Amino acid sequence: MKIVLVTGASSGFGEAICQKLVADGFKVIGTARRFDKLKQLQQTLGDAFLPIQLDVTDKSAIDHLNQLIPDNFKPIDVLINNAGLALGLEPAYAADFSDWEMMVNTNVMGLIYLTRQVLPEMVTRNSGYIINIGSIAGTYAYKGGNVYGATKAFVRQFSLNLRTDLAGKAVRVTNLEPGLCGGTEFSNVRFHGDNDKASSVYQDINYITPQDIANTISWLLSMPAHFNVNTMEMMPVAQTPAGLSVAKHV
Ligand code: NDP
Ligand code: 8X3
Repeated sequence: MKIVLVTGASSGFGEAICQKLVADGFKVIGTARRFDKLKQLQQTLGDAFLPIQLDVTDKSAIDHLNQLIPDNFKPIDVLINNAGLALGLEPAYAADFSDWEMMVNTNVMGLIYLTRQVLPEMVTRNSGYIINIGSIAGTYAYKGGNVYGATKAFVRQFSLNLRTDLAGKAVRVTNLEPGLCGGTEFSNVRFHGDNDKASSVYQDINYITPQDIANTISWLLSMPAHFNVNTMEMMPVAQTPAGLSVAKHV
């Protein structure tokens, strides 16, 4: 039975991915900072789900992660680097610098710590799959996307560069790049707990759901070992990459 490690399993995409992959027959290790949420998930998913408290910005915790995983959840066949966040939507000249640091530490540093920790064994076994959760924000600029978009551009390029280093190895890498998805805590976190502002982002919009993302990952994992999707961008039909804005009298 294949084993998957999903970061950011306490809500949103990560939680839906764990639910779908356990239903598909995988054994799943779910990590996040909020252990109570992971324990709740374990109650519904049972023994096929192993909750581990992990802050991806804590390098020494990641260094010792292997010691927290029992033998029956090893080796890790699939790493899903999903943990991430956006903080703030202010223009770069007004943004809170600590928000920027947190996004870089989580979306970039956390993702590369964990990848560096898990990848060598995949290479030794000549088998494995890393799925990174990027974003359309890594490709298309939007107002206030400044550092969040830049972290996701890093994830996109890092994913492509990983595949390049893995030339000749049977280890796969995909960067999944979703657009607007509701039903997660993404905007609640972005707006620092202003839940009315967060819910207004999704009002009257037929958005992508966490289950859509989980189903996409389930499909990726169902594909044969010779098949690699490098990048995969998706948006709700309600969203398009339209529009370069032009200001008059600048
Ligand atoms: P959620 O806020 O619902 O989920 C984020 C998850 O990341 C939570 O489980 C959270 O767990 C975890 N997380 C955040 N910081 C850390 C940390 N330091 N250490 C460990 N875990 C952490 O948002 P989504 O499900 O929407 O987002 C998941 C991913 O998808 C993110 O990378 C996001 O950038 C990306 N994305 C989201 C889109 C959207 O529109 N929703 C679109 C495109 C990409 P906890 O707080 O318990 O640690
Ligand atoms: C999340 C999608 O468009 O809010 O990455 O940046 S967006």
